Amino acid sequence: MERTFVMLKPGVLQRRIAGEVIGRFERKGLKIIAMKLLHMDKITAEVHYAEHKGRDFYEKLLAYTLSGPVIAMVLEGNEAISVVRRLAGSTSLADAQPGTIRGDYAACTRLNIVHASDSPGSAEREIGLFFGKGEICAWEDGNAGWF
Ligand code: FUP
Repeated sequence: MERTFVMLKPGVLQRRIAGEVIGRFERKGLKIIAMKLLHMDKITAEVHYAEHKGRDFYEKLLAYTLSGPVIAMVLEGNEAISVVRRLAGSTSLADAQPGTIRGDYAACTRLNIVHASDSPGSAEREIGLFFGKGEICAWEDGNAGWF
């Protein structure tokens, strides 16, 4: 089992599509083991996007990230990192395939709706940036009532 970090960016709450986007992860069978709604502070946003500091889109990316609350999540599942990246779709607007989250909901690369960890190292770092150990709630299948 692998864990990955997902963040639904401010446009998701603005557009009232949080349920639809979270539903895509659930439908795939990924397990939500942590989730919170928060308004990020500037330092957290800078740490989160440190690799992009100095790029021409960096300031606008930070401004968007800080423009409203986000939903941060930890998802667990087989090969969760690559599965979630595939569900999210390509970063670039033109490459994001229909059927993916970005392909279906994003009209601008910078406002591309969802962040998802791209490697085990970034997943560990990003989970640690947003969640304390006590906020992760691992649970077992089998007690939902329909098995
Ligand atoms: P991803 O891992 O798919 O989120 O993509 P990146 O880490 O490369 O980019 C992070 C965010 O920067 C993207 F979600 C949107 C923004 N970005 C731009 O605005 N323009 C670009 O050319 C590339 C990224």
